[in-house]
Amino acid sequence: MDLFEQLEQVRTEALDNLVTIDSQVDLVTWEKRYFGRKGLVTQQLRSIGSLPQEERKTFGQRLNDIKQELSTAYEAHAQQVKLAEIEAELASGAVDVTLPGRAVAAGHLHLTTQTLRQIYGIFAKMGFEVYEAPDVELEKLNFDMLNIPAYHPARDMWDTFWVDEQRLLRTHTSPGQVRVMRERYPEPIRVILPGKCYRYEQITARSEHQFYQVEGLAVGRNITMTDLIGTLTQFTRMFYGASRTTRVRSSYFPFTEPSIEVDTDCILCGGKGCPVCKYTGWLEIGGAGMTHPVVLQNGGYDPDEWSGFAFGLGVERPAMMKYGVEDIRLFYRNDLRFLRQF
Ligand code: FA5
Repeated sequence: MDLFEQLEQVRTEALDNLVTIDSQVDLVTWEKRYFGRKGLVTQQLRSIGSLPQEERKTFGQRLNDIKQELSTAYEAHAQQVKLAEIEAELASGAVDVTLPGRAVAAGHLHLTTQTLRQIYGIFAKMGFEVYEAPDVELEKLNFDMLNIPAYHPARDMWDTFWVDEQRLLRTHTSPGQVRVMRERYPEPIRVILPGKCYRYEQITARSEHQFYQVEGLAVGRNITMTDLIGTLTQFTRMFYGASRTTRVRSSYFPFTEPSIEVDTDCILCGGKGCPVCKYTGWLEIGGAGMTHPVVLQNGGYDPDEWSGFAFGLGVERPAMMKYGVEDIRLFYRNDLRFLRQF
């Protein structure tokens, strides 16, 4: 018998055998017999080498067709065997269809997302809409348009990851201020701009190289520092609790004038002093100030007619204070033992 005849014989035998199979065990044996490492079909492939050159192609093609035919037949038959087994099991009463199914393990929102949504909710009640600006930002918007030219020492505080010579991963959400102003002029503005920020930063229990901020911007004709302080005081009470008091310190940011930093009395010790507030009695909630005239101008608003306020809040740090999380790195470690607590 030549190799071609042998091949056809293997095919017929395999198909004949297959139809007689009625169990998973025999299916496995069948597969091994024909397709295993030393299986009959596998061996056919090896025998190609002993054929004369001109017959090899025809033989190879036929072998491929047969392999395809056999594996299709196998799949179809395996399906039938499985169904028959299930039916037999059902008929014998071995399967209790009244048993409850396996519970699906449902996930839940990450603590950062929960905190962001609380913040959105609070500002939504004060009439702020959410505006999203990109993570990959132009150097011009992240720095220059915010009154931080290339020689400005404030750039050292905000070193970051560069994408190319003009683009970087934003160091704060403030560049979104200019984007929203340019889009909305000459309308008044009341937005929050949430998002991820990136800094070339030493990672510690309080500082990550990536973290969230929520920026706030209001631009109108009669906006004053009182509006800013009132807004942040209201935020603090709604986020940390109605009895919180707020304090304002003077500060410096190139894009606000005057600039302030806002603290709340320590939520743990109520101002008496404890390790969380480093015995000062106060916790910082963010930087803020009246929008600098140069920034208003860069956004297209005439500073003689318009005024505005802006603030920048962290997200992880306020969540740490509120929920007593001691290490910011836990937010990015994906450890379910941490995540499931919230
Ligand atoms: C700023 O980024 C200013 N753009 C904020 C601002 C906006 C001021 C508008 C005035 C007007 P600062 O670098 O302080 O400021 O960051 C603001 C907040 O971001 C901090 O209070 C802190 O909560 C959070 N933050 C800053 N760096 C990190 C870090 N490495 N890890 C975690 N949170 C951080």
